[in-house]
Amino acid sequence: MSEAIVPSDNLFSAETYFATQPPPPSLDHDTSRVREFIQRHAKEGKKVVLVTSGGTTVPLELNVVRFLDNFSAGTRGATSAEYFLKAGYAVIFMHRQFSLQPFSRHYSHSTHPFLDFLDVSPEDTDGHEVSVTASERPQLLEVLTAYKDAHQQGTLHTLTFVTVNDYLWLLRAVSQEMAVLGRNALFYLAAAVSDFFLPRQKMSVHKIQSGKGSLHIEMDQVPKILKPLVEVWTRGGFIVSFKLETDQELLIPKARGALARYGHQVVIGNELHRRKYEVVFVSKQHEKAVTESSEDPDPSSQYEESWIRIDLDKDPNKEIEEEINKSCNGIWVNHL
Ligand code: 9Z3
Repeated sequence: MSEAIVPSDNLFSAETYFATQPPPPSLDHDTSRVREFIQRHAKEGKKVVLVTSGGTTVPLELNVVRFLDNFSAGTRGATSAEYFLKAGYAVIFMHRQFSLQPFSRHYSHSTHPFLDFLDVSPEDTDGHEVSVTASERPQLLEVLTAYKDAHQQGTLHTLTFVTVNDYLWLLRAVSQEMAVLGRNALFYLAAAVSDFFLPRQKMSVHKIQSGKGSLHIEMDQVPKILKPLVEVWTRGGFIVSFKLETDQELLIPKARGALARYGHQVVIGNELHRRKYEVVFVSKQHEKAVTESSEDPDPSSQYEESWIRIDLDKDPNKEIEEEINKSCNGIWVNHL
């Protein structure tokens, strides 16, 4: 690791980032397990999707006591992973440690703790028996069956990250491994990735001390890794990224900007408070349609948008990820 090449303008290229920031200790082990998983499914000609999920932390100290984090619980990623499994994909689920996971998410300790629906029978000669509350059985049976199937068929592989640095190294390694899948690779990047980080070379070794008044931290920008992902790390894969905004007006321009800058296939825009019932798919128009409208001076005509909305008042159990999954499959099949 060379300290000399840390940029002075706070703008890291992906190359500089990986030359100066250390890989997580488990990277080689994680990569070889992912390789085995991908090779097994590549042989069978199966589609493989990488789902990233949950938030990333930014540690402020090397002996970390404090860190920046974000709100993501990993619902989007964990739920989508289940729908991808149901649709026949092999799923690499790369998630923030302790965020929601496919299947177990239905029994999260905060929203649906499993101890609340277990019953204990009165003691008889064989002692007590534990059973599942009758009203919970149909859902448990469905979730458990899908969970056991995924295990038996070996179609779900789980990887964890905590910091944005872990995330970036792991994303690069997994996407490089996925290159062998060619067009059978789908990337579904739902993790909430920090835009800023503190390079190792600028971090305090020990806990930042108080007593000097306010704390000023200058952070560097996390490199835009979608560009090397699309152009270098993986080839032929279909890439869907997510764009989160709190200002609804920015969703479409930001999504179009990302497509123009990185050259991938789809950006799904979602506004923080509406994300559970409304998202917008933004993609470049099909080449033919663009050629036909090439006289059109409005650059926005190169893009198409399609909104997905569900009515949670009418159907509170509906999950928007089911519709997102159908649309992704549809767009991908058209693209192949
Ligand atoms: C999203 O927009 C996800 O849909 C959410 C899901 C994080 C909103 P929850 O986990 O929330 O279900 O609570 N992800 C944001 C993706 C992101 O950070 N994108 C970056 C970017 O647009 C990098 S690809 O620059």
